Amino acid sequence: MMESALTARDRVGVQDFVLLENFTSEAAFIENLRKRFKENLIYTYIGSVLVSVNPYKDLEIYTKNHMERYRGVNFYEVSPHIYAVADNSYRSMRTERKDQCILISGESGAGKTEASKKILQYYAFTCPASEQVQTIKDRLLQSNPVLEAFGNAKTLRNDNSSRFGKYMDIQFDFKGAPVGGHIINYLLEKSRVVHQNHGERNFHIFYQLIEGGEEDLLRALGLERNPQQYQYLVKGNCPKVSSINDRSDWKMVRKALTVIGFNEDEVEELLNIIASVLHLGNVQYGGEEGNVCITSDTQIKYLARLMSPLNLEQASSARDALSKAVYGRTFTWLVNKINASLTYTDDSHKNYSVIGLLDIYGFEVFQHNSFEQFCINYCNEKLQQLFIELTLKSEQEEYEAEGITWEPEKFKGIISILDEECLRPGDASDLTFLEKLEDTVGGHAHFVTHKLADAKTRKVMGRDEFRLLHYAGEVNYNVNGFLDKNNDLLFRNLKEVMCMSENKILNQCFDREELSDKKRPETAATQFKASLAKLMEILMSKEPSYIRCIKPNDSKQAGRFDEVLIRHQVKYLGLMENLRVRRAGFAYRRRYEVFLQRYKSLCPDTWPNWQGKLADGVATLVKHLGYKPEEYKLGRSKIFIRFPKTLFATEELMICAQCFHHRHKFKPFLSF
Ligand code: AD9
Ligand code: MG
Repeated sequence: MMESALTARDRVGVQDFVLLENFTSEAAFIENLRKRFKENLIYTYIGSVLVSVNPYKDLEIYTKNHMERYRGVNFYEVSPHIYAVADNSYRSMRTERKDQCILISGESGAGKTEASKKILQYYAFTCPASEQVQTIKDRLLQSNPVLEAFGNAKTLRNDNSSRFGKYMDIQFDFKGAPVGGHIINYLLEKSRVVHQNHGERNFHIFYQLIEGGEEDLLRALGLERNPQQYQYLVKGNCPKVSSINDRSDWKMVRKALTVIGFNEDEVEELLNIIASVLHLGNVQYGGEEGNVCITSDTQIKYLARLMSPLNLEQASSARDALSKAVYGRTFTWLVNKINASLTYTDDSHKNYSVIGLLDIYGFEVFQHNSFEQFCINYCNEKLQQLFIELTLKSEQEEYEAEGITWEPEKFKGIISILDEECLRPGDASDLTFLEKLEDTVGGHAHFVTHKLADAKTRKVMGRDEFRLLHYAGEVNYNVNGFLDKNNDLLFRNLKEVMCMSENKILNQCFDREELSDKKRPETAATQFKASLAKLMEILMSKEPSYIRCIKPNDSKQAGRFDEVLIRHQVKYLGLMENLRVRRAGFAYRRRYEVFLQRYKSLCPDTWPNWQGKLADGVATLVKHLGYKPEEYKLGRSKIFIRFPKTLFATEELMICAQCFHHRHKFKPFLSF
């Protein structure tokens, strides 16, 4: 029996939230998500924005048939799918010759990395290919397992958590064939190499090598087939993860390295480095004088001599700094190597168009949050801002013409104080950094410390913490280690040793020129800030599409729809505002005369007519309405409103006022 349209809709909800009858109701929004999730319909649109809920199980919706089905069809004619978004971007790129980007956001474990892989697979399958292009396609696809092996790890939030940010350009020629690619990586969480929180692991590659590496290989590297033997792998007490098969992953990574163009020597050199890091972690020191006892006879013999003047703590931290530097630089080298393999050499392809894919580490909160979470969450905050700017206000040219930009002041302040403390000679420490923060940003509504907190908050905050109210929630950051991690320094003599290494990869990672460079390198946070600013520029120069990923529960479980958790994400992702903008067709900028004309009755000074300059009239009006300075900007000919809620509130005031006027105006008439 055929199901009627009404009951089908009852069962599976609407595929575009714009079609919801009660579109202002958050409850209706969530109910629609829930219905669809229950039916394994994880994708829903808000206009052209795709909302995706992580199913935590493999769905049969990514087959070649599905890819065929979405190729070249009209966006709204088929059910919502990530392939539709991919196809739409591809077509816009081809028909309008405009570079595209697909921004994937959501908190840790929401499904961003999976989404980016699906998009890449879609292009690899559907785009035309010659033999040469096929090589590039294979390399594009195979770059993922390699970068995930070296840059992802099991965290408490996600078994395959990205510990670096990734922006990948796919380059297409005039025929629409993917002819090349380029990856930019952002701040790898290097500290994981030497330390993991309880229940977390180091980067996958270490376990893959130990579990999957062939006997001969392990022997040559001097490794034992037992992760528990290695200090750098035991801290989290989590050698095995049920959702991960290190042995088969090893095979995949090994194959992928070959596809990317690694020869046997390069693989050997790469694995030598991985093994050295493990050995380095096992170097132990005894006694205050630091009598280094050597447990491995690789390059470490140098360390014995070089580290002996240090005390125990200094020696351990010098060792760890070296491990982090070696691993971090090798990771960057790997990205460069992949980029080289994705560079198409044929000159006729110079004129290409690109689709950029952004997959960063998602917003995350743990029991203990440090410098790394600060950077990750800062990055998410920037992206969220970009989303608001672009979806709720659209074209950038107009901004520039109006001479307007938005700046995230709160983080910038914190980073510059951190840098100041890092550069200040003398008694600078993590705690003086905290004190300085209190002095300078202490008044900010989104910043609290133990000292500044009310009694209730104080109970849940340590004296060495500061709390930030992010768009996605509150996070307490422990300042311990902030200065060291931001400084990210390595003893000069350790650098010298590395420059002497015969390992070709290390040789490229540690350049002699660095030794003669007298200038202090930029701090980690400042470099990160600058690289994010560049990223924003890249993204702004392209036509964006959005995928908003939602995590359905905190236990990585299929079928569980945790309403509280989901409501929180719907809120902070701004999905309700997004929907209202779509429905109402609001633009968050208004020409002065239009704005003044519409709202002038809300302020006695602008009513019934403003005599002066339009800009002054608008300024008077919004001041009267209580707009806060951060909520709006006045351009040359327009007012720009930052948050949808501001305009909604004014619009609501207007409607109330109209009702009021209406009643009063007609009263005499009625009494007549
Ligand atoms: V993080 O910020 O890097 O910590 P992501 O990238 O948002 O995070 P990821 O894509 O890694 O999350 O997804 C987490 C896990 O959810 C995956 O390992 C899969 O087991 C699961 N997942 C995510 N998306 C899908 C999907 N479309 N189908 C099936 C999925 N499983
Ligand atoms: Mg990820």
